[in-house]
Amino acid sequence: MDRATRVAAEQHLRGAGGRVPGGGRAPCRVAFIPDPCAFSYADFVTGFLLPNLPCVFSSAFTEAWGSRRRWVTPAGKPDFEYLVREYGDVVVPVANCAVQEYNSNPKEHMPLRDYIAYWQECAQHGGSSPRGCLYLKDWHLCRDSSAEGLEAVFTLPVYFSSDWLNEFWDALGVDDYRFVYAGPRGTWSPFHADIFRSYSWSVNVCGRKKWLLFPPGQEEALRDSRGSLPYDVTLGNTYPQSAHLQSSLPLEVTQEAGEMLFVPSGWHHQVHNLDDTISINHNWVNGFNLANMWHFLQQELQAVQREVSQWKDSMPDWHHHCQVIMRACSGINFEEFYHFLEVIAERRLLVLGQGKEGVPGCSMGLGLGLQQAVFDIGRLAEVLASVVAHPDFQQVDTSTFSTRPQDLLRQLQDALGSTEAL
Ligand SMILES: O=C(O)CCC(=O)C(=O)O
Ligand SMILES: [Fe+2]
Repeated sequence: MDRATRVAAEQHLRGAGGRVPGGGRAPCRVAFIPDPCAFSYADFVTGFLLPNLPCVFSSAFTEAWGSRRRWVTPAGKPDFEYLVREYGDVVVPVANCAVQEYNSNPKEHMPLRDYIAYWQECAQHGGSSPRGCLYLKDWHLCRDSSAEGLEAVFTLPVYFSSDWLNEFWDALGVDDYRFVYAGPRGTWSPFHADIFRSYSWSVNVCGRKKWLLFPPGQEEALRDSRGSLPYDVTLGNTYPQSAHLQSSLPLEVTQEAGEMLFVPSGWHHQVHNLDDTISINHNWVNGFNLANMWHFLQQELQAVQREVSQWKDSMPDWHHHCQVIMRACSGINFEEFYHFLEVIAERRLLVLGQGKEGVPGCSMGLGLGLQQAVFDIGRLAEVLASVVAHPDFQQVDTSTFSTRPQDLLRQLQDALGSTEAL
């Protein structure tokens, strides 16, 4: 990140209360970025991260990816033989799109070779199978592979390289939000917004997807009388016929083989595989959508508190229980969110302390550099100040934390003070 982009981004976010925007109508078309040589990280920041708008990058951006050659036959189909040879024993999660379970699908686990046997059988029977409509989803390929193995699969595009969620999980060594999706034509993902209001990016290694993208807030028009969001927006009278929805039609995007889609923060979406398709998708959070994540977590806690409000006066550790329930429902609670901020903050303070373009072993983002570290520290300080002041965070027992939240905030603020000349 260059200095001018950082200063412009800070100004923009200050004017917008720290969050990238939600609300409003979908633009009529998604922007298409044809040429990698004519599109910089700064262009992505100003054109898409700050206004929180989707875009499609041409297949030229992923031309050199190993998976686009190794996983795909010359005819553009998944190379089943190669995939079985390379990953046949790996146990992968598989969802049944033909069965609705709440607003999702039931999942089972099986070796990749069994899933591919299903896929081939499906192809032989005109795309249907008595076993249902099985979709390989959320396979953590990166967790199951060596670093060299992954280099032969994909290269993280610079636009998505400031990725705190995966940086945090890599530091802890327990999880990640890097996935492979694969399935025959007709497999699909129900209507949803991504975890913690993260961004996602998605590349079709082969095949095509249709995306229905709704800007933040437009999902409100789709709620039923009980306030629930739809499972399938294309069903019933919700889409696209319903008159009152004419003003909230989604953005429809067909993503071709090799193309890369950026899904902004808080945009609900539904995704259909138009061909036999394999994709690589990551969820990511960084300084641009951090405040959106924090806002979302506050809403999640409020929802939990509403659900269990009747026990507030009779239960001595009601606040603690709310945090436990929140973690079970949302995957994270306030304490973990603080640790997430703490891990990223410590790494950025280290970069600043070294005053270099990066610290060895610190995957801050493909050398996005000192200006990126300054930007990140500014965002961390702003959100941490809000966390520390939050009455429900003040109920959390922080006595055992390695760095007290107030101390970390002070360190960030001091560091910011010393960056004014940068
Ligand atoms: O490709 C799919 O089926 C779903 C992908 C998705 O929801 C995402 O990348 O956020
Ligand atoms: Fe998604």
